[in-house]
Amino acid sequence: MSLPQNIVILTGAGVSAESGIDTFRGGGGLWEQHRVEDVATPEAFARDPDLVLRFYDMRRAAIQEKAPNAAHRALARLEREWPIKVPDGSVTLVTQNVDDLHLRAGSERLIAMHGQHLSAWCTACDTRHAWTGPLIDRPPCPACAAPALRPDIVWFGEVPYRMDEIHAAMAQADLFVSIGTSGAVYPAAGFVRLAREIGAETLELNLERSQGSAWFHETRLGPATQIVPDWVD
Ligand code: BV8
Repeated sequence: MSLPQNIVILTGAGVSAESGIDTFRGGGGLWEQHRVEDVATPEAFARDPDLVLRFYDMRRAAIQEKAPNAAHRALARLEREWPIKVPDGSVTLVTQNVDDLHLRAGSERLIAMHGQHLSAWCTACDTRHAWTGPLIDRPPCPACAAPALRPDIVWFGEVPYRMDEIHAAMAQADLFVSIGTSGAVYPAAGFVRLAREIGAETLELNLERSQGSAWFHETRLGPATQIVPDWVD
């Protein structure tokens, strides 16, 4: 088979699992001791803002102690090397994760479709700010000074970021690779079907079979720090 020209890669929580970041559906339905519905929805934030802000402050602090792993590094290497290996070739990395491990591993063309844990969104003036401190203390927005900062993270029922860019990349893809995701959350879980519709090759790299496995031409099972570098190299 000739080398693919344009690769679109989708990652989920499984790519960061070996860095010590909990996946969503690994702990028997609890995620960092909370039900996802109790912390990752606008309704939960309206109902109990302190619970949600404390949860995200805790996660932000926990993520900042973690480091990228061999899978993140292999994907950053692929992004750098692909256009050299394949003239006009491209790698587009889309992640569902809100950690910054892909960025810290050196990935540059990253689409963080569910937002990022180091960004805060002011609901008063609709501006976004790099943010590392706790939000539970209701710090003033750097732009308008209102105590109205929330995590800049896409909760259930909210619209994912940069969907137009993702669809544009998918339209050009001749290889779609899904890594470390259970295929439980849409619209990300539907990307493999888009890939099939345009005739792209589809590959799944995951610890176990997922809800989307039947849609992939090939599924390779194993821990990401082994099967992702094996695939990249
Ligand atoms: C939207 C931010 C409209 C939070 C997240 C009914 C049917 C279909 C859809 C819906 C429905 N009802 C509602 C919906 C829509 C809903 C949805 O899909 N719900 C699901 C639960 C049914 N989706 C939405 O609301 C989305 N918005 O639809 O808006 C729209 C759509 C398009 C265009 C315009 C408008 C918003 C969804 C975003 C929610 N926010 N995250 C936060 O992070 O704090 S989602 C959350 O789940 C994370 O982002 C996570 O990444 C994502 C998916 O989970 P995974 O990453 O797959 O993690 P999981 O634990 O599930 O799986 C880990 C996998 O890794 C496993 O397979 C495991 O085997 C593997 N693994 C583990 N260890 C390793 C490993 N693999 C390799 N190596 C290892 N070591």
